[in-house]
Amino acid sequence: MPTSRPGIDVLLHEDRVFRPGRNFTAGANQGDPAIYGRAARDPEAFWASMARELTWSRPWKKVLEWTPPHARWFVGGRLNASVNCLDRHLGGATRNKAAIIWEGEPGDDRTLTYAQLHREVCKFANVLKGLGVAKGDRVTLYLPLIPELAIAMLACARIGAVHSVVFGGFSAESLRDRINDAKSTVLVTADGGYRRGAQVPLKRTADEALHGSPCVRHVVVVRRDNFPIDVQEGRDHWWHRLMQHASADCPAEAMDSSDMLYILYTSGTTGKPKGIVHGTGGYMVGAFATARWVFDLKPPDVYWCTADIGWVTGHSYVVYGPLANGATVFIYEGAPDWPDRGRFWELCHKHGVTIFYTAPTAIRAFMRWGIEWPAKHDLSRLRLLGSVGEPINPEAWMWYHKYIGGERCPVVDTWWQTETGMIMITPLPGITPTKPGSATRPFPGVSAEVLDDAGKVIKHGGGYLAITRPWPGMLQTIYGDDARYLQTYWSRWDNKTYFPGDGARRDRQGYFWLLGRVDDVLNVAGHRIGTMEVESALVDHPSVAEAAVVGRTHELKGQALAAFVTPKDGITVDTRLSDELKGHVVKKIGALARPDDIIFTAELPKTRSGKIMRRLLKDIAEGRTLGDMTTLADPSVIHALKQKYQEE
Ligand code: 7RM
Repeated sequence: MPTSRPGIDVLLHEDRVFRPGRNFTAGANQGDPAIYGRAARDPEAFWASMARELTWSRPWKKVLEWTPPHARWFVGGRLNASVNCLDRHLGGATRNKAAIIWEGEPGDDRTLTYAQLHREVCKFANVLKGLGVAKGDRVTLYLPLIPELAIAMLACARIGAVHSVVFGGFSAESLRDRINDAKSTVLVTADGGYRRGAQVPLKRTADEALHGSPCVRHVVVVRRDNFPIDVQEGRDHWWHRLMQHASADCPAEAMDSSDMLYILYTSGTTGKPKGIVHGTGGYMVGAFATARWVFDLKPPDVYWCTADIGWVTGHSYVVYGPLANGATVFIYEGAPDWPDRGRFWELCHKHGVTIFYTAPTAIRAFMRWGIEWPAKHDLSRLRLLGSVGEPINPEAWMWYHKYIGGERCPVVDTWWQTETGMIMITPLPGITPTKPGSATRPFPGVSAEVLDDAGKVIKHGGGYLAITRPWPGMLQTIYGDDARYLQTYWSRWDNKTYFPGDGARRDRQGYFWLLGRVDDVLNVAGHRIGTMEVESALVDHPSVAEAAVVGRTHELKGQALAAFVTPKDGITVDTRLSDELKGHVVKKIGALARPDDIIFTAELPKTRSGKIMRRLLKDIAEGRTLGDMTTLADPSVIHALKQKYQEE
């Protein structure tokens, strides 16, 4: 039975438990359950022990200085992020090991060893210096998923410049706003990129953005594939020309632990994007430690995180975390369904991928496309699977575990945010028994609770997720707007408890179940229901691939539920299926969660990073004009849905 307010009601129950295999535990980077208790008793000592694994040019004097809501980690310490990702691996066997294996969408590929990557980074760092970039200056990177993006990030880090990566799918307007907010003096872009066989004209979009960005003095253009571009003499330079004469000798800037490493813009739900600021020391320790223990990275592994480097997942778990661990990282430029729906599995086989990290939205697409695609390829080298970006519904978790992981790979569901910089709630694959749909428990040294409106701890049941101690990867501020930093993240309860904006519940074992953004919580006849639970019940039905549930105003119940449902391939939709789905939700959860409307749709509106935009679905269900659509990946989806909803 649902518990009553003030939290969020608990509706779904999931009892399946998967324990780590004995062999996995024996060989794991962290296999000792006592680590949780040890880290909890003295978190600062714990983080210091992780920090000692990195290379510092000057030791820190104090692990943490906490003047809420600002934390300084490893105070007085000096280090360089590029040294920790590159130089420190050059002395031994890692020197000539692949750091990056890249494949382009057309099938071209490149491999860079640690020594080669180091050389490219040093050269590009000197190129940036030659263009007048100095410590603290901002450089915007607007590139496809090619090795030059990682090279440019590490080159910035090497000389203490602050990178701001803007995902290559963003429009000229979004790029302009982000360049101007950061006041970048240099933009690095490419002549173009590939997406589903089409050419994406990045340079042309950048030119358009630059009309409104007078702060940019130089543009460096990577030649991806001889796409036609306009060159503005004096301002635009080819990457390969500048690199020809650049020296490969570039001493690294010794950065203060609190110096800025990067800005990454996140759209949030409304208005102006927030420039999330990450520092150097704490961030590197957080990314390094979590990558090591959550992904269990070992020298022979080939690790593939499918996120674009333009998102935080790519920053922490394509570039900084894995490279700090000396891992071999595979990156792929293209989409999962081009030229066919088996592309990712073909790549896993071809490159011998052992660790695979992707998003629930991708997993649900794989489910919809059918098991015949992964079945065509040998995935037997895979040994660990990860998920990030949204709550993963138990059905998708089980499918991933069975058809991709062959029932032998642990699945780590990792909860975190652009703002947290590092994975916060996650299983440790050698230790933590997993339950499909639960991110399980906080990483050692991280403190999380579920709180009610008044800030009271909810031991079992639903409420707001809260982080109750500073953590090393935490954001430092919002660039140029510290008041908004305080307002958005630290004023929900007191000024020392971080509010991520997500709902969560804890079960009897203390496991965390993430319920989605609290702005999306439903209120039906006094029951507060996370959208996640109703969606999970719908996706549990064999005909459903994906679902998004929103509330619309209802005179009697407060809110009625509208469910937007994507059926699996080949399913015929009719009123019988609608009724069946409503009945299925009633069976799984109860009558209170029965959807009033079911709207079938081939696609759901998603952000460019694949998160479902329920806010826009709510606008449709309420019959309102559609709100801000700038973060939407494909606006035609929402326009078609609006029309359909009005007709029904
Ligand atoms: C890494 C990333 C952050 C938001 C976060 C959540 C949602 C992410 C999970 C998740 C449930 C997960 N950064 N989210 N991971 N929800 N389970 N494992 O996605 O800044 O782009 O988004 O994503 O709502 O607040 S992000």
